[in-house]
Amino acid sequence: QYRRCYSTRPPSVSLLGKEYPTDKTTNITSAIADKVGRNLYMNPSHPLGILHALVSSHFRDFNSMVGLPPVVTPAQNFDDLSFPPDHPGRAVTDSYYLNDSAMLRTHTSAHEVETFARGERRWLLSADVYRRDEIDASHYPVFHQMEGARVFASGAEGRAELEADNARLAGELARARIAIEDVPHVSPTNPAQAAHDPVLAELVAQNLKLSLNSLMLSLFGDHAGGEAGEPLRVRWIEAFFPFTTPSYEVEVFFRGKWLEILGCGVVQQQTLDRANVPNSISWAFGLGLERIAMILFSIPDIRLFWSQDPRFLSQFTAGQISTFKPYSKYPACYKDVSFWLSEAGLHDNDFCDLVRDTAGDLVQDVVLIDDFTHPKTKRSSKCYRINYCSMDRSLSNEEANEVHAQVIASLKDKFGVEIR
Ligand code: FA5
Ligand code: MG
Repeated sequence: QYRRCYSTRPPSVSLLGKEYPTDKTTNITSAIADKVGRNLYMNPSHPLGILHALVSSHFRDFNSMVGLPPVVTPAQNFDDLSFPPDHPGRAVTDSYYLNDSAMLRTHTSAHEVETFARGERRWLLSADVYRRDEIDASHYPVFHQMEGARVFASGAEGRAELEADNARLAGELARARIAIEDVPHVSPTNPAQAAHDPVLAELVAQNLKLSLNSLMLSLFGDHAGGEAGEPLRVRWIEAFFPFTTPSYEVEVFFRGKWLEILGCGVVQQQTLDRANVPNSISWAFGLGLERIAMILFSIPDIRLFWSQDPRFLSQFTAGQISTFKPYSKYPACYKDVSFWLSEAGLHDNDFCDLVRDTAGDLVQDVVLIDDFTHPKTKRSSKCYRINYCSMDRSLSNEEANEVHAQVIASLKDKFGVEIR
């Protein structure tokens, strides 16, 4: 397998300052290794960071964990979660391996056992995950997931807590504008676990559904994009995961399409047993941050999340959902012009018209970056930053300089300004 990626296998690969001896399973590429450690979701004004904060604040009494290193053992990623030995996810064609005992996690569920083992009862865990997958606008080999889980006592105490919490959540949702297409909590094709009291298992499944419907409402309720008065539409579907049963997937109807947002279910008792958590029952979910952020921010291509272009990053503000405005995929070329105004002055719009007249569609945007009046002479000066960028080709710096020189010449000519 590695022979297709490397002409000779290096004796070891290094990641996050650690050396891993290679073997025949090694298939991590440098393009993937370069993404490790970017931690996009930790930037509070990146769309993934904004979404991460929204989900954390919705589950405000959950302990929200970040920053766990992405290298795990196949045991953590698969065996601890009861994946069968022949599961296709284990193949080198589906996952990235450093060697046969170290891999990049393919999902945040890889940290379930260690987190339950620490005694966490309500927790969130966000991280970068890695999969060898198809390439298109909504699939990328690195993406981000947020895992959430809640543990209840399995006796009468847990039952009372669940009944109270379910009544509270159901009351909130009954007042909200949300239309839910449901499936039975438990069915022959989506059974409860033999180890569980059937009544308790249903209460846990119901609590999971109510908790996630409430999350969908706080994320999408104001952004459903439908006709005024139209409720948010959420659809529950039976699913299968080796580490939960019953299991579900949740889809949200947004701008005319059903989108898969998350997978979830009642945690397999073996997982809690491996974590040494006795007398307990738990639900868990794993949501895809990119999928949700693409919807909320109207981001059309998953590659944009990795952009370091200020035209992307500057569009987002911590704590705010905003609509992304697409820009040219060709590089921007910024040129500044600063000048003293004549007595007649110069309105921003006059300046923009002049630039538009001279540079045509090569200009993408114009920003006033300085506006200054000299305290003694009372003369005013302005500085504008012009972004020259073609919609359909790469503009050379020489070409941008030429156009910029024409802008300056007509500025002097039409408005009698003095260039600084
Ligand atoms: C999982 O990864 C499970 N670990 C989720 C889970 C957690 C189930 C806890 C039960 C309990 P899945 O492979 O379906 O499931 O991925 C979950 C979400 O990640 C998907 O709904 C989708 O939103 C997102 N996702 C999956 N693959 C990609 C991809 N290649 N690019 C972007 N997002 C993806
Ligand atoms: Mg899925």
